[in-house]
Amino acid sequence: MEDCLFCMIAEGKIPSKKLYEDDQVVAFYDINPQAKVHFLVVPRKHISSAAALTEEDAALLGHIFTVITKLAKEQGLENGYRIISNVGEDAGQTVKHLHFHVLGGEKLPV
Ligand code: IU
Repeated sequence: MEDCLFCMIAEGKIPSKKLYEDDQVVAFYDINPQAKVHFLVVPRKHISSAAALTEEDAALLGHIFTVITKLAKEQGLENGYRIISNVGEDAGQTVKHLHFHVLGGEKLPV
């Protein structure tokens, strides 16, 4: 999608610190980290938020969570981590492209 920041990051049109990519997803470090380890996992397909998911996206979602598990292990998050996906205005979603925050590497505030 044109002028979607995360579509552009996924396509490599905007630089990011990528830690993983495949044909379906891209993972990169958040530019404004909220924990010692903070990265985002984003589908290449433009989906505006979790509220726009359909049954068609079931396999993609499964894949995203498999990638999160793999990357969390690689990042040394064996003590635990948090997965967050903000949906819409009230949640403070700023980028209108589905993304999962993965935070860890320290004790997170409850
Ligand atoms: P949110 O859930 O939509 O609020 O999260 C968007 C995140 O994307 C936020 O943590 C930003 O720091 C992050 N981000 C980024 O990593 N790279 C960017 O170029 C931009 C935002 I703009």
